[in-house]
Amino acid sequence: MTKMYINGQWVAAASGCTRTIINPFNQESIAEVAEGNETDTQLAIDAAREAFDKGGWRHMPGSERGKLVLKIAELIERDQQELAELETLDTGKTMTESLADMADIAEVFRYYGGLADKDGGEVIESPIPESRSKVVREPVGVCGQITPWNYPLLQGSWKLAPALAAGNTLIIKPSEITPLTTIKVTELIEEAGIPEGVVNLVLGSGAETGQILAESHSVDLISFTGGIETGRKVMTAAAENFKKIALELGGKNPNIVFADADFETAVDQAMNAIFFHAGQVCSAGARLLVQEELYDDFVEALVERTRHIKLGSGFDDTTQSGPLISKEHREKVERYIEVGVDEGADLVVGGKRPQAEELQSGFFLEPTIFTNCQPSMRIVQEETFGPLLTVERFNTEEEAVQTANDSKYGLAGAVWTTDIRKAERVASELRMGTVWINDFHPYFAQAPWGGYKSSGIGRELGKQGLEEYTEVKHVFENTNPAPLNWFK
Ligand code: TXE
Repeated sequence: MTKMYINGQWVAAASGCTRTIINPFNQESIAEVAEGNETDTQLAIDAAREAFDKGGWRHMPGSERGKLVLKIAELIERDQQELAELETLDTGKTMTESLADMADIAEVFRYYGGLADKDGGEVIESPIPESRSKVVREPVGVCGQITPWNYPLLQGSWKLAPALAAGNTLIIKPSEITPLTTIKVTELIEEAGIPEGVVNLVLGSGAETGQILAESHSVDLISFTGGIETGRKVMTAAAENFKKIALELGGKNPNIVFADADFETAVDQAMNAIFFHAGQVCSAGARLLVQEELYDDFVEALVERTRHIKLGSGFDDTTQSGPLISKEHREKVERYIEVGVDEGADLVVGGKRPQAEELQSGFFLEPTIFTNCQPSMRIVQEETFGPLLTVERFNTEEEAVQTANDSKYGLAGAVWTTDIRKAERVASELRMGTVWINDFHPYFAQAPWGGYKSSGIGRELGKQGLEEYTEVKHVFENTNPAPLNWFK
């Protein structure tokens, strides 16, 4: 049975409860893990609080902390094959995707390990004679980190690495559906020599363990990646003690293709944008906008390719897309397919479960495209988080921008054109945290990631991702103190 890690010890749930983790490809049980509750979460919070307050970790020179974070990167690289296999077992994604995730994850730890000793604060000009003013960044304190099931360890790394580099202590709670790689990386964190109490791992349902992290007065910051409704609950709970919050709540990301785009590349990448990891990606290009002149040819090419997507086991080299994560999630996406049909969009490919015998035990759904969609449709506006692409037409640049911005989300978007001035004009008008020009999906440790509008609050990755885990302090020193004589 796989345990939780609290105050440097691997422990079973206080209640003795466990949860069975299943493989979404065949519904077989792959692990039995501890199922924590309020008691375990409170123990983890207390451990993180004590480790922060006693000061060893936060007072360690950044260069020393950085070395430990770099060591974690090395260990992830050493064990990348095992980690990738666990991720594929747990999520159904292909090994190609899982191995790419592990390479990115090691880079995230390496990047933040390198940044740990780079910010010595700054001396600022003081308007008061005979004084000195400096501005320093300090760790925020105890951080609660709640991660989702689509990129379990990748999303975890975006939280763990900067929090550690900045000198915080933390409790990480992975999604109850996909905890395996986070458990394994916690073993590596222990092996790297991170002091006890600094990193604590709690396993269990979000409604119980996650909610307590978000509410607790002993937690100073909560970082959450997940759905919009849960994000609202986390934000409301965080108001209890006005803790700092960082939220990544997904998106409905427009992929805008102008008629002068490189056709082959734009088609190829539009496929990748939506069908990568079966569309269960916060930055999925689920909303395709194609200029009128190109529309018919573009749709035809997309549909043709979509018919040939090979679904299967993530461990099969020929598989291009795995199953959805769970029974419930597949049902949710299927409800959206019904909504699309009812709303009058044209279902041109997919829309049902595949027939192949070998796919019957997995949560598979055929890659699906709806054409002739309208901006007001629910399938266009809501995050469906599955292999479901909506296609809309536009005529002018202004219309493309206005349509793309007509969304409560603002995570990411892309523009395809060979006219670079047009691309830059559009990029500057899109209300999104990331805009790709003639590409889709690149993200990396050095560049900030996060959303405008309901896509969230704050940024992960980049130096901004480190700053989220710091408080700013101004220290003023009077170098020639003397009485003021005001109240004499
Ligand atoms: O995620 P939840 P769900 C979107 C996607 C998906 C929808 C719902 O559209 O269909 O969210 O997915 C924990 N307090 N994204 O229900 O609930 C939970 O245990 C604190 C987008 O599976 O948001 C898990 O660890 N925490 C997204 C985490 O929140 C709570 C990625 C995410 O689960 C909690 C995943 C509570 N009350 C889904 N309830 C993205 N931004 O990429 C649950 N949790």
